[in-house]
Amino acid sequence: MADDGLSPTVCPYCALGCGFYIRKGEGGPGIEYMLDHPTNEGALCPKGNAALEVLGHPERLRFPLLKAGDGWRRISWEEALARLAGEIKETIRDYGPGALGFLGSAKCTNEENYLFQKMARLLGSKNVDCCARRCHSPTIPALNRAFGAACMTNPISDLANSGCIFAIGSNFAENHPLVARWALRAKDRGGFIIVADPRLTPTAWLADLHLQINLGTDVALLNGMMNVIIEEGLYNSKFVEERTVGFEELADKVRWYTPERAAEITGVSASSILRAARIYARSPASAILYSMGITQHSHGTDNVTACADLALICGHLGRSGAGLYPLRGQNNVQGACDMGVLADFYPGSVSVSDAEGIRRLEVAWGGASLPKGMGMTAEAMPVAAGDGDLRLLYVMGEDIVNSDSASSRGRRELANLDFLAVQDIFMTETAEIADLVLPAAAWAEKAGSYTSTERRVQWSPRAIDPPGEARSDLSTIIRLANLLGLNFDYSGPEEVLAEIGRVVKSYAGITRERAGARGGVIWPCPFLDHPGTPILHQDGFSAPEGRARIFAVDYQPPAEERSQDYPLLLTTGRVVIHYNAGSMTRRSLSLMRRAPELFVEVNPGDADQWGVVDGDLVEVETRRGEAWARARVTTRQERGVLFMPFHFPETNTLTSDVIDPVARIPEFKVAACRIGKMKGV
Ligand SMILES: Nc1nc2c(c(=O)[nH]1)N[C@H]1C(S)=C(S)[C@@H](COP(=O)(O)OP(=O)(O)OC[C@H]3O[C@@H](n4cnc5c(=O)[nH]c(N)nc54)[C@H](O)[C@@H]3O)O[C@H]1N2
Ligand SMILES: Nc1nc2c(c(=O)[nH]1)N[C@H]1C(S)=C(S)[C@@H](COP(=O)(O)OP(=O)(O)OC[C@H]3O[C@@H](n4cnc5c(=O)[nH]c(N)nc54)[C@H](O)[C@@H]3O)O[C@H]1N2
Ligand code: SF4
Ligand SMILES: [Mo]
Repeated sequence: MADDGLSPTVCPYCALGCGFYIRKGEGGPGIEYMLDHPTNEGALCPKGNAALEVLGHPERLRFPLLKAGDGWRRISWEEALARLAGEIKETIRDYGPGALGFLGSAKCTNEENYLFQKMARLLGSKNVDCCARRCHSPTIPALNRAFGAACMTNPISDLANSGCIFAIGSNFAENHPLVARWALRAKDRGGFIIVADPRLTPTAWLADLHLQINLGTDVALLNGMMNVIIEEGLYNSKFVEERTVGFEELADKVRWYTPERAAEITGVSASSILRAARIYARSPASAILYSMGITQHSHGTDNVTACADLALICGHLGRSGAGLYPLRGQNNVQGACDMGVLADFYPGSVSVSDAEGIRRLEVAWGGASLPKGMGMTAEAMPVAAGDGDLRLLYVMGEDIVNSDSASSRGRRELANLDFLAVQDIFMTETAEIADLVLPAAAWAEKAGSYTSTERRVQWSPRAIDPPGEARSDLSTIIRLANLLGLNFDYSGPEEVLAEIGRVVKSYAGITRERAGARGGVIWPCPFLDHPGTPILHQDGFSAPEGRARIFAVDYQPPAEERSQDYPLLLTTGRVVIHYNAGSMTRRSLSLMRRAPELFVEVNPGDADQWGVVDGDLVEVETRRGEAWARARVTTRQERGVLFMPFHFPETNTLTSDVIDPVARIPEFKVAACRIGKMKGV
């Protein structure tokens, strides 16, 4: 805490990394705006403004708890950690380290995630993953193949310099609200906003052109736009020639996708496709923003690839205002991925099949022998638990029972584990089914660094005390690892960040001091005096030969289609007031007042057809199960499409568990369903 009583901090919700101050005063901590923060300039969205409400909540976990019959027994930290260490050792002895699973947390700091995966892998387990699997996992293989780097290319504030902003499958006005600040600044300067979304979202209201696309048809739209751009000679031939490979194959592929054919598949008129293509290609600097509407599909990797192709053929990369923005989700999901909390990557994006990269880590980690090859993903772990191949799961800061698709199945499978340990700040549905629950200190109650979606690494010091005996995740991991004989000799997060700098090249120049300065540092920052790199690919690509790869893909329909029994499509997502599985925002009084219950949005035509009246409690049913929700009859949805947010537990009992074959992300965005009045109501 500085002399003025203000402690700088980073918002714990979305990946924008907005900064604010915590002021300690009589009547508890309060928020002071940070007017000179480079991303949010002091502004906060409703969740940021309510962030402190969860800290002092009476339901915060305060003590370690051991399952005792149907209830819980409060135990000491010594007993809790000894028990967990004992269970881990027994599992290794009886089944080998391959029977251990570790889910890290995009809510936790870089230092915590780094040590979490280091512990798992030093124990010999490859099974390390996090919520990025259900989020931007398609971005990683697709952009690595295209550019050699799988992250956002330009800072958020640089959007103000874009002549055209094309948001596809992103509802940033609700889910990354401070992006709207910069998009509107672009609009003020004459910029044009295109939004491709099946729903009339608040982001679509901001748009100059809304492409109301059929669910899961984005490749057809993007190929249709590229058809126009190539046919009309609007592509950037110099950029294509000098900096890419694969253009000819793409040109061949998209020839079939005339605006008329693309219109038939996507439901967007041919004239709108032409208009969008021309505006995006002709603007001097265009940006593509995408998020879950692109990734959460059985062909999510193809969707991302098509977005990258569009940027590449127009040369809208490597300059101010021109970029590709995979808007990441959680406050530290970029960091968790950088730290290697992924089944396919070690820290620093070292592939689990890169023998040379792994050997360097073995040296850095004191001569250990590390596992190679793909581990179990977050989606594979519950399945393996059901099959008896995974025996112990340690979950740090995720609520998989609520956030995973087809969740009733997942809950049954997890019940088959020998031991489930959950470390969280609240008793989530996942914690409810655990054997051991460990109470964690929340963000403002501990120190460490977070990496925002713009690759901005910011240090957040401890501002207030955690409740009861809750401890930072870092100290829990260190103590547990030491009980397991791993000699984790760290005095605190500063020392862990220093090790990260030695292991992860792009973090080499990032120190606690530099990350602690206003706005931190944007990686790659390869040495101490390096200023950071806000815009990537300015001097070429890190893909082989320094050239980006254009990779042609074809449209494929979503896994589930409408049928006689399930005549509608359900899509799921978010609203501005709530956050993910809801453990934090559903405990925030001011937010609950504004959005108190689960709802389903229904088009008036569908409502008439299925006998649904606005405000009714209705039942939504898919092949996986049924759930109730309050009907909102609204023209925000087109005929045939229902929308439910997933901030309340019921939604994910409905969603599909079909996965993208490359990224292994479930198709959260499309499930065939039906709707009706609740039975017995
Ligand atoms: N308020 C709030 N903010 C959040 C979160 C939150 O829960 N609440 N969560 C954070 C996280 S973890 C993430 S990943 C981000 C996600 O941020 P977003 O990706 O913006 O969130 P979603 O609402 O899941 O999906 C975005 C849009 O995709 C559209 N969509 C659905 N299917 C399709 C399709 O087939 N094609 C196209 N083009 N669009 C489609 C939906 O209608 C929706 O408007 O938000 C982060 N920020
Ligand atoms: N139907 C549907 N399902 C979806 C999605 C969708 O669009 N539709 N989106 C998916 C996406 S994009 C994502 S990212 C996932 C999110 O899935 P999860 O990561 O499982 O969801 P969260 O609710 O954010 O869970 C984070 C947990 O961390 C806890 N926590 C907060 N701070 C700390 C801390 O400092 N330490 C510890 N130990 N715990 C902490 C919170 O209380 C919360 O329980 O959900 C996915 N599920
Ligand atoms: S935009 Fe994201 S980071 Fe900023 S205040 Fe809102 S939730 Fe927090
Ligand atoms: Mo996410």
